[in-house]
Amino acid sequence: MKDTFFITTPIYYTNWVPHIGHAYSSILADVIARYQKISGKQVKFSTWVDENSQKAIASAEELWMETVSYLDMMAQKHKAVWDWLDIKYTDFIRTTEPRHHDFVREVLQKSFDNGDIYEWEYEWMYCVGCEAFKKDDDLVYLNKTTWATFPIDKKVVESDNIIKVCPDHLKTPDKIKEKNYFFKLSKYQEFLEDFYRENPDFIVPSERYNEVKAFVKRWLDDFSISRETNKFGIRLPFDETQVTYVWYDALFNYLTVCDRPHPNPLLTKERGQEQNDMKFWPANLHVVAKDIIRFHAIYWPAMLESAWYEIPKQILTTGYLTVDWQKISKSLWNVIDPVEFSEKYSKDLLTLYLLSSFNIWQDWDFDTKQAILTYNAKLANNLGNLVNRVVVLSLKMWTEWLNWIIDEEIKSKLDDYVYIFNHSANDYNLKDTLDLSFKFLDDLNKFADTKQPWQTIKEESLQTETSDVLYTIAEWLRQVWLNLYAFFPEKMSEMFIKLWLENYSESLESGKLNELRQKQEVFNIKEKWEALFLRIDV
Ligand code: ME8
Repeated sequence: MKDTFFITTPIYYTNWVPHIGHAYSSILADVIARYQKISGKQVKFSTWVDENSQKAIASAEELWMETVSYLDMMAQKHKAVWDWLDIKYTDFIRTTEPRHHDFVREVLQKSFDNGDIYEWEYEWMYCVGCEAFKKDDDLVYLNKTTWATFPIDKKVVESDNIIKVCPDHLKTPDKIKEKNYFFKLSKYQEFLEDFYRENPDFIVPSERYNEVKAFVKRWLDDFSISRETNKFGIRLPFDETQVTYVWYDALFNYLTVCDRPHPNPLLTKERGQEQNDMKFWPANLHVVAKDIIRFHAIYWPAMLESAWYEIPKQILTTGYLTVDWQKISKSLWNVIDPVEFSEKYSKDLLTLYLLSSFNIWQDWDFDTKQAILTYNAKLANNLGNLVNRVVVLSLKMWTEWLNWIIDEEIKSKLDDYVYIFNHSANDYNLKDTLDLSFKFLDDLNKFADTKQPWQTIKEESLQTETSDVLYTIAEWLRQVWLNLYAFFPEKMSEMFIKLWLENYSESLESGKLNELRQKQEVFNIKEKWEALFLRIDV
C-alpha cells in the first residue's frame, strides 16, 4: 500500500473569477502534489469554491441573477481556469453540494452535543468583504477627503469625514444585532497552546507561526457560527431558523471531500477514488495565504478537536501579491488574469516566476517584465543553451553512447544535488529546489566550458574523452529534468522523448522518480531539436 498525501488549496469565493493571487496558491499546491506523486505517494488534492458567502449573493444581485444560476456559472468559470492551467486536482467541491450540507450539519450537531455551541444575543460589526466579525481594534480611520487611513486613536472624533473602516476593504462594517449561536473558542485556548508547543512545524514559515502564537496567547473570544438574517447557506441542525457562518462551513470542506467523495460516480471512477477517503485524513498540507491563517491555525484546530477529528499536519502560508503595489482588486482595475497571462507568455513562465523569484514568506509586487527576464535567463538561456550544446555535438559524433562514465567530481556534485533537492522538496521549499537546479545547470555549463568538447571533438584521439564529457552532461541534464518534471511537466516530457527516454512520463506518473534516478541510460540523439523554451522579448 502506498503512503498517502493529502494537499488542499483554499476554496475560493466566487464573487469574481480567480486572479494571479489565487493562481499562486493553486500552482504552488499543484507542483507539491505532482512531486509527491512522482515520488510514489498516493495523492489526494482538493480545491474549488466557497459558495455560501454574502459576497457571492451580492454579486448575483448586481447582475440581476438568481443566486443559484450565478453560483453555477461562477463554479464553472473557476473550474475552467484551473483546468486551463492544468492544475491536477483529484477532488473538487462546491459548498452548496448536498454532501457538504449533510456533513457540516453532522459535525455541528456533534459540537452542539459536546456543549461547545451556545446561544447568545449580541451586537457586533461584520465586514462582508472579509466575511468576518470585527472589533474596534481591527479597524482604522479613513479620511474621506484624502482617502488616507490612520490607526484608531481615542483622541480622534468620528465625523462625516472621519470614519472607521476595515483596513482591507475601506468600508464601514455592518452593525449587527441578532440572536446567534457561538462556538466556545475560549475553552480551547490551553489546548491550542499545548498543540502548538508539541507541533513546532504546524505552520510554516515560522514568522507566521509566531504571529499566531502571540495572538492566541493574548485572548481568544468565542465566535459566532450562525446568522439569523441570512437566508442562503447551511441551516443549523439544532435551530433551522439560523444559517451557518460561512467560515464554519467552508473549513469543513477539507473533511467533506474525504468522508463523502464526489457524488458523480463517473468522476469518482475517473479519478480513482474510493467510496470513503478518510485514509487521507489528517491532511498533510493546507496551502493558504497570510490573510486566512488565523482561521486555519486557530479556529480550525479547535473546531476539529470539538468534533473529534485529527488536526492536519501542516499549513504552508504564503505572503500576499500586489500589482503596482496595490491590493489586487477589480475596483482598482489591476487584476491580472492567470489564463490571459499564460496564453500570452506561457504557463511555465508564470510557474517559474511565482515559485522562484521570491520567498514564500514575502509579500511581492507582481512584475511582468521581471517574470520575462527570469524566464529568459533560466529556462531559455541556462537550460536551453546546455541542451543545444549537447545535441549539436552528439549529432557530430555519429555514435551511440553505451556505458560511458561520468566525471567523478561531477558525480559527487550530482549526488549532493539530488539529496538536497529531495530535502527541500519534502520541506515544500520550492524556491530552493529551483535555485539549486539552476545553480547545478550553471556548474554544468562551466564544466562544458572547461572541457571544451567542441574542440576535442575535432581530434580523433580524443573521441572517448569527448563522448564521456557529453555523456556526463546528458546524464546531468536527465537528472535535472526528472526533478523539474513536477514544475514543467509538458516541456520535460518533450525533453525525455528527444533523448529517447520514451516511457519516462508514464513511469514518473506511476511514482517511479527514484527508480529512474538510479537508471543507467543509453542516450541516442539522432536529430536536431527545436528550442523548447523560446526567448521572449521584453
Ligand atoms: O478567503 N496574494 O477565499 P478567497 C496571494 N473562501 N494569495 C492570494 C491573493 C493575493 N493577492 N489573493 C488571493 C477565502 N489569494 C475563503 C477561503 S478556505 C476554507 C476558505 C489566495 O477567494 C490565497 O490562497 O478570498 C488566499 O488565502 C486565498 O486566495 C483567499 O481566497
